[in-house]
Amino acid sequence: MKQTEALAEKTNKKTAAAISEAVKALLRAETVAIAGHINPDGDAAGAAFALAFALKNLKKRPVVILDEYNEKFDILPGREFLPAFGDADRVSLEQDFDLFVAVDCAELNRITAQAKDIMSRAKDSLCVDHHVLNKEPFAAHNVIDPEKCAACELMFHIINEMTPIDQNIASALYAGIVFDSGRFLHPSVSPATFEVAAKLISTGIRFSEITREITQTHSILEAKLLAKALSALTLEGAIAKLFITLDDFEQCGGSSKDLDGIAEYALNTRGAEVAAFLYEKSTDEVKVSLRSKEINVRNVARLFGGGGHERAAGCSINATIEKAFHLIEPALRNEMNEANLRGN
Ligand SMILES: [Mn+2]
Repeated sequence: MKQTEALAEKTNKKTAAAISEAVKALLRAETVAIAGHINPDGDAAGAAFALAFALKNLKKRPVVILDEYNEKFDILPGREFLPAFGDADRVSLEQDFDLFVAVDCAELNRITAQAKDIMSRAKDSLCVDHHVLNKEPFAAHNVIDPEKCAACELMFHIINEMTPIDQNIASALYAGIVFDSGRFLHPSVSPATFEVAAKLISTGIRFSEITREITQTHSILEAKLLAKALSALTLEGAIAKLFITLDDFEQCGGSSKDLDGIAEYALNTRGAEVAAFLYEKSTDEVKVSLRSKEINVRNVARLFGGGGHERAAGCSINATIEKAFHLIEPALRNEMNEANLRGN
């Protein structure tokens, strides 16, 4: 057996053991609060809603805690699990839940204050995530496997042990996988990802519509912000850079949730190896989104207290856009040089 295969098998064994522990914790619980990370994306929302549907099928009482998210994720079923859209037998957020579940997020500073409060009162906790974790996990039970392309890919295996995958569950999980894998483009996509996707599609979900809505459709406002960003696009030494200022927000309207996909768009520029998208959160805070074709941008984001994945990562820097770019540019060049040395 080749070394890589042996490694994959070892990881799979560890994940399989973690999954059966998670399933036990879920089956023991009656009331379950499920939270995704702040500024939720398709993977966080998909994993949270899919788990909520599965628990409801098992006659349990789930509730989903998510910040406001981009309207494209309205294609996902499951809004009824959000407290604001709750039905009459909604479980109270004031109670002590049997189980708190964090999805697509293994660091406490990435969940909302409300979710933290609920977690602190919960009797048990579970984390399902696929980010590289650099500290001790905060939950009692952890299914953390950075080799999976999406939290939804892990969530499929958890739900599959508990209840049949119906169309609601399949739609939510498929959306998360398509979103986080960049439509099956990222290197974290494996044959196993396609096997999961095939099982989800075989339930009869409208997968084309889901993919189009969450990866291609945009609002007029998003298009206008994209146009602003593109008008500032530069390509220097394989780094595509673009930005959005507070002035742009003032002229177009909108907020950070309307900026999804801009960094990916820049990366599509021929000759670009890396895209750096910077936007002003306030006069002295800049959010940086990094995307790459080959190099590890998580290494760069981590230098500034951020994180993410090898090909998609981000961080916040207290500086102007210009100064923030000056700070990250050498780190990006360094990473590109090292990749060249490695022969990537
Ligand atoms: Mn994810």
